[in-house]
Amino acid sequence: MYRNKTVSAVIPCYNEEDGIRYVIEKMPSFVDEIVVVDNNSTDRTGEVASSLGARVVLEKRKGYGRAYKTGIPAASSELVVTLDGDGSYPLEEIRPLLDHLIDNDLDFVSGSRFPLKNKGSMRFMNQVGNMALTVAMFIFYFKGIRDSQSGMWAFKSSVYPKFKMTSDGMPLSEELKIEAILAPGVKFDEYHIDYHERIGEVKLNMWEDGLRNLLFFAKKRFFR
Ligand SMILES: Nc1nc2c(ncn2[C@@H]2O[C@H](COP(=O)(O)OP(=O)(O)OP(=O)(O)O)[C@@H](O)[C@H]2O)c(=O)[nH]1
Ligand SMILES: [Mg+2]
Repeated sequence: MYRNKTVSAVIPCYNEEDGIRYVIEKMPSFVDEIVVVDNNSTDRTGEVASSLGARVVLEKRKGYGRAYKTGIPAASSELVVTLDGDGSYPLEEIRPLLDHLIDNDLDFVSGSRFPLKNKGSMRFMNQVGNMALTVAMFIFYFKGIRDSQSGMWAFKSSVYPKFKMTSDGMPLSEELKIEAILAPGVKFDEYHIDYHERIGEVKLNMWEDGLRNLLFFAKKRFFR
C-alpha cells in the first residue's frame, strides 16, 4: 500500500536472471504485488523471480509489447508501476513517480530519462536514436514530450482499458504514451528520473528496433 492505494509492479523479462534478482531485492516494501511476465526465458528468470516472491506470468507469445498486454491486465492493484527487469530503471524512482501521480491527481506518469542525469548510463548511439524517435513523435503527433521510449510508468489501473494497444513488440512503449496522451479524460505528464546501465546482455537491436519504432509512429498516426 502506498498512500492508501494498492500498488503492483509489472516487469517484462526475457532472460534477465541476474537483473530480476537485483530488481526484486531492491523493490520498495510498499509494493503489494510484483508481476514478472516471462517470455519462455531460456535461463532461470522465472525460477529466480518466483523464489523471491514475485507472481510469474508465463507468456509464450514473444515480445515486449505482448508481455505488457498480458501482464498489465493481470495486475490486481489500483496503481501500476512498470520497469525493466535489467536494473536500468532505479527502484528509488517508484516513490517520486507515485507521488507525482497522486499529488497532481494525474492518471498516467511517464518517467523521462532525458536530459540524462548520468551521461554514461546510455550508449551514445542509443541517445541519438532516442532523440530521433522523440522528434518523430513530435512530427507525427505534435506532442512535445522528452522521452518517447521510456519503459518506466506509473498509472491508475482503471485507465488502461481506455487504451487501444496493438503492438506486440518494442513500439508498445511509444504506443502507450500516445494512447495516454490522446485518450479523452486521461491526465498525462512526464517526470524526470535517473537511469542506469543495464545488468546482463543487451537484447535490443538498435537499428532494427529503431526503424521499427519509427515506422510504427507513421502506421499508428494514419491507421489509429
Ligand atoms: N517478456 C518479454 N520481455 C522482453 C522481451 N524483450 C525484452 N524484454 C524485456 O523488456 C525489458 C526491456 O528490454 P531491454 O532489452 O532492456 O530493452 P532496452 O532497455 O531498450 O535496451 P537495453 O539498452 O539493452 O537495456 C527488459 O526487462 C527485457 O527483459 C520479450 O520479448 N518478452
Ligand atoms: Mg533495458
